[in-house]
Amino acid sequence: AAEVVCLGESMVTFLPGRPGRLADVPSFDRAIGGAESNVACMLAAAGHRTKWVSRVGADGFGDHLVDTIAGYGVDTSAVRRDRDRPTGIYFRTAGDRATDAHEVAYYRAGSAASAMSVTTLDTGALQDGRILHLSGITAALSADCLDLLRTLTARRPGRRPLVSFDVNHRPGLWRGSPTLPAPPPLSASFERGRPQEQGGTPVGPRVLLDLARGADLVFVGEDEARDAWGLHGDRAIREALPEPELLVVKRGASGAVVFHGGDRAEGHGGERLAVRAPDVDVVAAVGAGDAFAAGFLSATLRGLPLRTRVRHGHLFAAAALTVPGDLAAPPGRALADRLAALDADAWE
Ligand code: KDG
Repeated sequence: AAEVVCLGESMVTFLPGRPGRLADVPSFDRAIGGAESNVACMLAAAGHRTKWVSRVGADGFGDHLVDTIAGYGVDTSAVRRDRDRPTGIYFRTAGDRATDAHEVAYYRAGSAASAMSVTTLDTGALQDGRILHLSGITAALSADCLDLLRTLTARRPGRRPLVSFDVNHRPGLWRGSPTLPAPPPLSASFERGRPQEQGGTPVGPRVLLDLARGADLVFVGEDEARDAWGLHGDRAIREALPEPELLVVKRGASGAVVFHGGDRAEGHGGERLAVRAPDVDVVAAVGAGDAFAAGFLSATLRGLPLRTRVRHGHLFAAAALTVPGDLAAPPGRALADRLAALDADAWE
């Protein structure tokens, strides 16, 4: 069995040959992207047994995704191929160093992964690990995908495996983004690439808060919580999100705050631990959140203390921050353990 099962859409990604606006960049290099498979790949590279559950098209891009992700040592046996829908792709521009402002153009509406549901996935595989890792990206893909996340995050007694949820707010997905002509909507409640509640009211990123409430472990950026939910600061986030046993609020270069336990009947409380991040020269922020989750989960599986888990998150993130694409080799276990054990001064 896998230690971690990751569910989500992956795409062939096109990275720009040079900086500039999407309108001006003449050539792109092929890579792969997908927040949840990034977590699976980094965990596999760190020596963990992982499985990626998804749907891809029965096309060359689907072959490339499955082969590349399997090449990291991830179990892809539960990935389903869709003959009627294509593999999603996306293009991005290089981020501005100071602001990380970049353009993203998704071509994923009506993709194979947007048809993920309890009937079109290998649901047995979803129960197969110690941890099931999900992200809010899936919620924005289609009404079926949103339903799937609601089912998987529903609290019920004795639920297994542990549910890990990275909020991953992608504004471009919730607004709708440039897309190739989409195939017919998958269901009457699915329009313009956005899930809609019955009756046609659009579902916004607020739904990510409900989903997060059902998880055991939540990762969220302070900026995401502000943009998606209008919440300011880690304590306000914990107040709105008292249920998860562990809540990690990421604060970019200033590190992360983790909340653990507490009297949840009372709303919140428990332990609050702020852990600084090392200084790095950022090349591209893309993939850093996934790397953080992979580092944190890796240390969690190894039973390491809370502060050490956050530090492993920071170290894996540092690896991703210093490469242009999504995926970077995580630091080796011995090195990560030594760096994580340095005293606080060395981490300032
Ligand atoms: O976290 C990195 C992801 O954002 C990227 O790989 C693409 O999964 C992706 C998405 O939907 O934005």
